[in-house]
Formats: sequence, structure tokens, C-alpha cells
Amino acid sequence: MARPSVLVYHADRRYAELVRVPKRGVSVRIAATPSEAAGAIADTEILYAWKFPAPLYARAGRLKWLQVMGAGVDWALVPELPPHVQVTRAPGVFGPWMAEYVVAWCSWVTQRMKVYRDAQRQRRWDDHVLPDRLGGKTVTIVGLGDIGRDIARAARALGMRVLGVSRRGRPVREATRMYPVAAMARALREADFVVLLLPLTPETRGIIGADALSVMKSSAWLINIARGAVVNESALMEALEQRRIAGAVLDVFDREPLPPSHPLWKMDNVVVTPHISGPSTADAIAPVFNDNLARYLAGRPLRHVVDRRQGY
Ligand code: OXD
Repeated sequence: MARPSVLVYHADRRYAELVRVPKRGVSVRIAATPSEAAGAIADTEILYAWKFPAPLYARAGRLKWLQVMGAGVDWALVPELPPHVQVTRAPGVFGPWMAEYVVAWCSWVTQRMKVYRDAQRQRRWDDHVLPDRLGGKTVTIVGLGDIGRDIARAARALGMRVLGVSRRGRPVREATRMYPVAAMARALREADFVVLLLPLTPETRGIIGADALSVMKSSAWLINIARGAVVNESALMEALEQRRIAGAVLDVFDREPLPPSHPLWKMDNVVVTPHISGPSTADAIAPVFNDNLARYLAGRPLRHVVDRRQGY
């Protein structure tokens, strides 16, 4: 019987090097570009990939399983992907990074880091500005799944109150209170920091628009580490320009890379980071893939399977 064929689609060869080929064996091929992938996809049963080109799924007649290398799966759940293909995520890999990102940028706000650095550049002893505390502040996490729980734990360790929003608002141990999406405004209203973590689906596209922004405190900060398109960008820019919210830390954008001419770059109440809040590394994700590969070959159910209908 032919050995199942794994295609690793990434420019960093380490992803392929870390595939632990089990005793029964698999053949591992590497593709770094769409044209290399085009030559290999027809024989592929298992795809281990980041942003695989959707048009190539038309040739993926043997494909049974796609392991996503990143945190989000929206690029994978395209109509071109044959319906029987199982898609798996990698929980546990990105949450710790993103928790540090969120705590760091919340602290940047409360510790007034920009103010002190600016004063330093001017050799100014600015002791009339005092830092604030994260302790006692409220963070609302919109899209509270496994990554959100990591963030919630880190926030609680600093004495922050955590509110969460999820599709149904089911209780989560790490959050003081959960709200269903329909009641999101109540959770936004109380927040000092709103962290966006929701998957991009037809229901979440543009969910943070003028209405959602209008209920936030004028002192609140929005942190988007989900997808640019969950926010209505023009409504956000208007809210920021008019100081209806204090500021935004944005790691994701409608268009990436953010074009140099984009006005967000220059806004003094906006922090732009280049989609790095939860970096993928071959070493971190390999154990998740290898564990599932062993299960696949043993005919056991895969772990972390994405519900393709729900979109996460
Ligand atoms: C993502 C990632 O999916 O960076 O956005 O992993």
C-alpha cells in the first residue's frame, strides 16, 4: 500500500524537518511556493500549511486532512476546500504569545511609556504625570476561546476584571462574566480595554462598527489581534479621530501589509504592529502536528478539529 503523502507548504524548511515520521511511514514533500505546491498537491493526503493557495484545492483529489500552521483558519475554510477534508487547529501554541502582547500593550497605556520616553528624549523630568494601575481595570475579550482564556488568566493575575463575549455566552472559568454576542454592548460598555479575538466569519465581519464603538468609554482602548475585517475600519478611524475612544492597538488590518499611505500609520492614538502578536514557529507547532499525524495513521480521531460550519 502506498505511504500517505504529507505536503508541507512553508518557506521555512524547519516545519518539514520537524515532522516526526512514524514507523508506518509517510512520504514528506516540501513546497515553498504556489508553483511547487501545484506540482505536489494531486498526490497529497495530508497538508501541513500556512495560507495555501485556494485555487490548488481543485487538484487536491486525495486530500483528507489540513493542519493549519497559524492561529486563524479563515484562509483555510474557503469554498474551494473539498467538504470532506478535516481541518485542524493548534490550540496552546499562540495563546501564551498573545497574552504577553495584550499585557504588554495594556501596560504601555497604564505605565504611560510613551510619555516618559518622549520626556526622556527632551531631557525633561516629567513627574506630574503618574502611571496608572492595571489592577482593577476591566478587560473585555470578544471571542473568548482557548487563546482568550490564556489572556484572561494573565489579566487576572494582574488583578484585572475579565469579561468575555462568545457566540452563546456560556460561562468560562477565567471570566467574571460572559455575554452572548447579542448582548456584546453590555460588555463593551464596562471595558477599559477591549480585546478582539473573534474568528473572521460572515457573522463577525464588521461586527465592531459605529454602534459597538459608540458604547465604549472615551478612556477605553481597543486591541485587535483577530482579523482586520472584524472591525469597520472607517468607523474606527472616525471614533479615534473624534477621541470617542482613547486609542487602538492594531496588529491586523483589512489590507496587509498596511499600505504606507494609510492614515492609521500617523494617528497619535494608534499603535500599529505588523501582524506579529501570535507568531507561528515550527518548533512550537510540530508537537501538535506530530501527535495528530500518529493518530491519523493509527486510524484514531484527530484532535482540535475545526467546525467548518461555524468557522472555528
Ligand atoms: C494568524 C496567525 O492566523 O498569525 O493570524 O497565526
